[in-house]
Amino acid sequence: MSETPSAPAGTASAPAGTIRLTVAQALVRFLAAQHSERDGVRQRLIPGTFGIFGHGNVAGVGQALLQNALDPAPAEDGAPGEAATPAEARMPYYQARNEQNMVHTAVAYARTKNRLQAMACTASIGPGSTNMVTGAALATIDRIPVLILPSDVFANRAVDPVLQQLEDERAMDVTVNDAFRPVSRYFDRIWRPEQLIPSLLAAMRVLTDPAETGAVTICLPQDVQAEAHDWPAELFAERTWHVGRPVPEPAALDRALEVIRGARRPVVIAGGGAIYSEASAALEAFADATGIPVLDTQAGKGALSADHPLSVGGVGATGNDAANTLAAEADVVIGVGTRYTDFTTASHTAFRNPDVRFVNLNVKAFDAAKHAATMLVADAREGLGALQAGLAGWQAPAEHGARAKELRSQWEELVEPCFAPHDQELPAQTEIFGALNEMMGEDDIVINAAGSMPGDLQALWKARSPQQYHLEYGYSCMGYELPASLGAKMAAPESEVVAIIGDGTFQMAPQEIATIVAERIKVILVILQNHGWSSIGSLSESHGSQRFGTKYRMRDEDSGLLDGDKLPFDIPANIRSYGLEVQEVSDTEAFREAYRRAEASEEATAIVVNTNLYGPNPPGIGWWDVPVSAVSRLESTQAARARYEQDLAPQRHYL
Ligand SMILES: Cc1ncc(C[n+]2csc(CCOP(=O)(O)OP(=O)(O)O)c2C)c(N)n1
Ligand SMILES: [Mg+2]
Repeated sequence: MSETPSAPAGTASAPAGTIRLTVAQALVRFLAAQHSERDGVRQRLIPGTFGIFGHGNVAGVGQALLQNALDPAPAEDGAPGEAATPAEARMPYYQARNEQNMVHTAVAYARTKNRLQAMACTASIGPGSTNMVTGAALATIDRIPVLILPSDVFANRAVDPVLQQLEDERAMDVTVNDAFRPVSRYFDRIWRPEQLIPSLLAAMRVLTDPAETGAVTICLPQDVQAEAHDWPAELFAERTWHVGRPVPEPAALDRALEVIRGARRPVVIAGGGAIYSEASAALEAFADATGIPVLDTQAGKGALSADHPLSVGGVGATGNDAANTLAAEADVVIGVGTRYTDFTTASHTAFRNPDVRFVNLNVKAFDAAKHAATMLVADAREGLGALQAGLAGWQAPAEHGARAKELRSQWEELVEPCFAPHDQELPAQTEIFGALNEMMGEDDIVINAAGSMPGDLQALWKARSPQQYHLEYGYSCMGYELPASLGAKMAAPESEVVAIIGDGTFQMAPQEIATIVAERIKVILVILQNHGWSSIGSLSESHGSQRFGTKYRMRDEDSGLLDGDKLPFDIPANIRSYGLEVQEVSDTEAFREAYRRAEASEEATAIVVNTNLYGPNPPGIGWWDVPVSAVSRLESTQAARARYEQDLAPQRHYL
């Protein structure tokens, strides 16, 4: 393993101006030379590769990564331009435990870097690769760049079927990796070495295009990875991909300005795009100049600091009453970098003004067009600046701003009791969130994705910086949180990174604790143990299904159902077995002390908090469309169906 490589076989005989490398070696060398730039700041585009090896990649990509680790900048075959130093040419390899997790880690890294950097992920063929499909879907839905490198079956078909090959008798070019097509923004398979050149260039463009970005997948057949080719030396020259800030088209800007000028009760909805574009200062200036209140989505929370008087917080199904009241009354909704998921629109019931119109500022025309909007296709920061300049002298009616502030302070009075101790044996998780929100610094990062927590956090959390609130709610993927903490911390080593993890989520994907330990990455894992799925349990109850199958219980011999004793599963012992420090607490004061210890520690720590399965959760007026059975023999379901039909009434298209 520590053996230093000799000059690549065949280098001497490579035609002039070419470098002889395998496909995998060329790939690694190319990736190490890519950079991104925005606002004059340049950085490595692909600063590392996560991987799990198998027969599909160990001798191809694995060998290339080894060679890079031992001798990243071979002197004998310099590419044009200044020779890269060994540090610049390095492609660090990080070993993961589960392929889905490693994509989550990569996504969290890229998100924390505001999409200016992305990680590569290499996996073996078959299950190793398809394990990444969920991570790829998450990346594409959340619009976060990640380079996925699944291994693939032999291009030469000499040994078919290779171990783990799917055979399709109608089409020999179909492999399991075709499952990546619908979840990737770019997809290719390299059947011949020379195909790699245009494919890599296309892939880098998609990764760095804010309107296109997401999972970028290049499948690498096992034999092709190891094949040698004479590559044009220019392929390996340093390259910079400029991340654009498209400006609004003047006529589109005029149309948007006209709609906004006619508004009496406008609101802004800030989505993730406002954060990735680093548009916070522009958003604040826009709100100050126009007096328009700002509501936020799960991805956009913190784009405007919660301390700003016009920041009204979360809108939609899990939004707060103040934001949802303003949304219901709004005549003009200015969406900034939002996809308008059903959580944001409360399943198309949030906006109740019959004449509501939308102005959507989005770098992606697809999103700008939603709800028959007046489209403003542009970068969020550029677009907000242009809108502010065009609206100079115009302000929303003063009584509208005053109402927003009044509603905001009414809501704040409701937040306090959610954060304060409840009179019950185990704490409500909202108490833990209150303690965290108070103790975590502005630049620290809280991570969550699924369970009952996103709703509570969306309603209650006060994010004071664009980086602090890291909620993955496009795919709401259980299992994102823990590996994501690793990626976020790698991207922001100065920040305290806290993953809030439900017990159900923990059981789905604890494996990356081993990677956290191996890489000595200091994160804080807060596991909320409530012995089941609080979220789906309350959804089940409110929808007439009586919490069926949502608790973690032994199968009872009499009832035949999963409603016996709690499971003996010991989460602290499980975490300890990975070599991680664990504290277990059952009240909020003890949690505060545990958090202080975790903060003071140099190493990663887990805090397991025993919480109440039944909350309580914050009050709210948002609604979410989850259809209830139209016919049923159960009274609970019949009653829920009647409520459901009433709740559906305000649902509409915005045209
Ligand atoms: C991978 C995945 N599977 C299933 C779901 C559906 N789901 C959403 S929340 C949830 C339960 C989460 O349980 P836990 O982590 O204990 O959080 P709690 O609900 O108790 O707050 C489930 C099964 C999901 N979001 N992601
Ligand atoms: Mg739970």
